[in-house]
Amino acid sequence: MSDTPLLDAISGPADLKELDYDDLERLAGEIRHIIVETTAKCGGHLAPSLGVVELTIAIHRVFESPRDRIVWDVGHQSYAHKLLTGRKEEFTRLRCQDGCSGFPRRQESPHDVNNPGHSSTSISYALGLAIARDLAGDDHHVVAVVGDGALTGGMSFEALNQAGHLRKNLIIILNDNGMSISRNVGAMSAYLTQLRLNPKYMRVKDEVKEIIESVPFVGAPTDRIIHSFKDRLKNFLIPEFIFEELGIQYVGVVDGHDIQAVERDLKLAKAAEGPILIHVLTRKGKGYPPAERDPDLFHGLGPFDIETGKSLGKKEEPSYTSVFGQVLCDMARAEPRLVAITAAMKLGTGLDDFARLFPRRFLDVGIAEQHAVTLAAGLALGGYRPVVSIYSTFLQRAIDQLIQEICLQNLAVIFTLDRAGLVGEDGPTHHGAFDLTYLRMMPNMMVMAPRDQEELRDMLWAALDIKGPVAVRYPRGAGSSTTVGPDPRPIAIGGSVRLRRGADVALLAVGRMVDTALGAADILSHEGIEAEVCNARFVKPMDEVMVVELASRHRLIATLEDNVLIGGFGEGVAATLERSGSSCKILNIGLPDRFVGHGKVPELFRVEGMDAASIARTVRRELGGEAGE
Ligand SMILES: Cc1ncc(C[n+]2csc(CCOP(=O)(O)OP(=O)(O)O)c2C)c(N)n1
Repeated sequence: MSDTPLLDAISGPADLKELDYDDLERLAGEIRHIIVETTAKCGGHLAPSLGVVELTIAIHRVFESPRDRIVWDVGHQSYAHKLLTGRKEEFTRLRCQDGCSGFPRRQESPHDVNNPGHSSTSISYALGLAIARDLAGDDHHVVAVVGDGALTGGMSFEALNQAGHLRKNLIIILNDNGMSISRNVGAMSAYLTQLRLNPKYMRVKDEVKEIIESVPFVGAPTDRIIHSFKDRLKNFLIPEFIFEELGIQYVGVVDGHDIQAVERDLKLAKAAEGPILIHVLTRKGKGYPPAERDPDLFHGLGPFDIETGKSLGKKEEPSYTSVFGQVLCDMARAEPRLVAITAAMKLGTGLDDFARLFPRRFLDVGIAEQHAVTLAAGLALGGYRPVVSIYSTFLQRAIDQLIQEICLQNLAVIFTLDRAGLVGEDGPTHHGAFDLTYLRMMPNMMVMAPRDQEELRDMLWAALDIKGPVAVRYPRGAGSSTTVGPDPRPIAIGGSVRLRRGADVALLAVGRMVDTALGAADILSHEGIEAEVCNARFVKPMDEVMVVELASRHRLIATLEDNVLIGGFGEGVAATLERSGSSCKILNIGLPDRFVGHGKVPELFRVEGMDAASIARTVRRELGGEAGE
């Protein structure tokens, strides 16, 4: 007998409408069961998805997806949505190469409106869809589901600003659990807490509920209800309604785990004219005690033991992230002007110890990468040494700020880009595939990539002596260093390092591709091809002397980078060779000009022909297959 009989009978949102509220509660339990079982096996965004099970059920009962458009912000909380929209089978292989994505994907289902992954986009998407609907003369509903964390992102404010002005019919569901990945930060978050906790407000809310329950939900009475609701709230409430002042009707606070109550407010929203925001309170990790206790740890994680909540994955230690965190604490002790900045990723970027030890020098700006970069510019102008730590993919948000506010003024700001290159199961929205390209093009920017965690330590200390902008980019997980002591070795600025000599081909590699290059050299050596291997260390300034010297002694230089080839390191090497008039052949190995999907990192590298065996094969072919094939 199945553990999930109710869910098994649901092939789409329409089936939900047949169930009574007792069944719906049981269904919520079944959905949680599947979400916990699947993420325990495949990893994923557990706590956010557990928090919105009832909310998702209510949304799919009140609205008619896919005719009505449901837009999920970030999309990491969309597991219940996937299960209710015909993807139970694919969900069992969540985030695996042959399974469904951890985020909404248009290719997967007509119920997925867009392909999100980066935060704070939903209100903009939804407003665009609402404008398109009105231009086309259609009458469906558009609903954005945005978390209180995602609401801290600038784009959310920009979209609210325009939504309040245009007054299109648009429903914004604010899923407020008080958490971003860690506890949410900022004045907006404090304001939402005030709304939640204000006892006067809750009393008014109860009175209004009574009025609402006494009147049927049709036509004009609904408008009257909303107005009476708002008037009474306005009279009684202490905090002014920010949203109302912006021209967006506000309804809240509703318990997001009470399906009936959420449905009632969603029906109100459906009947309203103009933009309306429903403030829904949920508990992150709801229904799975370890996730309720530790919602930040269970925000997104790898496979774990359901009984204990303990991670089952092999701990990759010391990870680049943890080495960065420790080294930065050492640097802060030596440099009192050092300030660390994160954009809502304190844990992910390894800054938790720093935040504890140096609270006055730690700044979490919320999900606001653009602001983080300009804030750093201000701190640098004020005489401080900011270190901005942002995942490679999320720093894409701030390309303009990097150019205009940092590089143009040659400000001494250190950028540390975690999760550079392929990240694996989170897929194309999260791979750090572009940073070498976007950083290389910026005048004044120095770009380094360590081959292992020890070299990361050395590069971080070296960066502190640089008088302009520096970026250090490194991958998720661990490299080949098994321990990392505190004392840095000197790094020659702009210099690469030769690791192995060989006369047939030169492999010039960046960051984690250095170990892959050494692996390929071993394979080639068994086949009688001797490869020289160099660790580039610097993508900018590039070690041109080494490039020209390698070209003078080899028939072929192969460059290796875990970045898209377009605009990457290899193109820089090719340009250097061209300028030097060298006739040495060049082979650029890197990520393709298309988005790489989700799956395990080694597997993705293999598929892209970027593992040691594939690289050895490609090099051999390029050399003319003397020793094989
Ligand atoms: C631009 C960007 N920066 C950072 C992230 C990483 N991130 C994913 S979810 C999340 C927190 C979102 O909080 P909230 O919107 O409240 O949703 P919850 O997880 O609490 O349900 C963050 C910071 C991201 N996806 N996009």
